[in-house]
Amino acid sequence: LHSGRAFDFENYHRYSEIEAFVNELAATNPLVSSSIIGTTYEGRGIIMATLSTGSSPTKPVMYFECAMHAREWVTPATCLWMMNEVATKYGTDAEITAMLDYADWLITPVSNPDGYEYTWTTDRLWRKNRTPNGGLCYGTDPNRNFDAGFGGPGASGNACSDTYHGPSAFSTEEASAFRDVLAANRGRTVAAITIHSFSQLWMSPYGYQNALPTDYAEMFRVMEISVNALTATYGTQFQYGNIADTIYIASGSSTDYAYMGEGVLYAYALELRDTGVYGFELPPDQILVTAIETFNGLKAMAKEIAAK
Ligand code: ING
Ligand code: ZN
Repeated sequence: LHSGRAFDFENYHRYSEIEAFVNELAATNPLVSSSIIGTTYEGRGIIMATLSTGSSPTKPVMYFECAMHAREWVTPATCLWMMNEVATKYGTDAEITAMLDYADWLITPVSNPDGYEYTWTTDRLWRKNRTPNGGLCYGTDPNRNFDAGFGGPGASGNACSDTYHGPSAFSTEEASAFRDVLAANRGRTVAAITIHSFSQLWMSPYGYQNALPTDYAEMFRVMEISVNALTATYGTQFQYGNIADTIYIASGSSTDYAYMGEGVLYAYALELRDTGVYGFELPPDQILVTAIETFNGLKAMAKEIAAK
């Protein structure tokens, strides 16, 4: 098992390079396959890697998704690094082996490739997708476009806003692709993790309201174990708790949808490094440490879920 070695994980990459990496890993590593889970407004395929030792209709699934927001560049870098770790260390690393024996890992490194490419070509701090809204302003925020309190507080009806929720729930290809991955794995998905930056947070539902879910105690238990493992790596501090109280009220998010719409108990939203010194423009020399600490947190999470 090899491949991926030529890819430079310590730098940021254009979407075409990311696609090429995923496809090469799939072509050379029997644990990996690639698929297109949706096609964006500008015609890009949203590529997903499936890491599996051999699937069955009852095997649990864990879904990981990065760069739903275009400017959060450390997140696709982290998703790619984790993908390579799982793919290349299965069979030699005991923890990774047990993890993949328990569940298939599905990883979408760039959920919003149109926005991501726009941050390379035109506006480094673009957040949304690139759908036209009929006026001068472009883009819907895919993380306000899910059918979970859609159009409520913490989302905007103004097409020029960075948190524009769009004309209707699932109007965006980015949100509907996520929805369809969960629907295709209904009854099997034990975790759905959406990875953002920045602020160093690990969060659970709800985002659309301050009231806590009935499952909050269990969500919190696993969150705390995960954050402790993350922090044990390099001492990076993360705050954790429900979305609405930890960051802000936000309706129509993928995390609330995974829990409310599909019953995924471990639905978490992460905000990776840093706390604002570099913000979205995290220097490439922090990619590896960010990916390693995040993966340690997620491995601890996976271990807890498997032990339940
Ligand atoms: N933060 C997230 C956002 O979409 C979030 C926070 C996560 C809200 C999950 C709701 C659900 O605003 C960033 N940085 O995008
Ligand atoms: Zn984000």
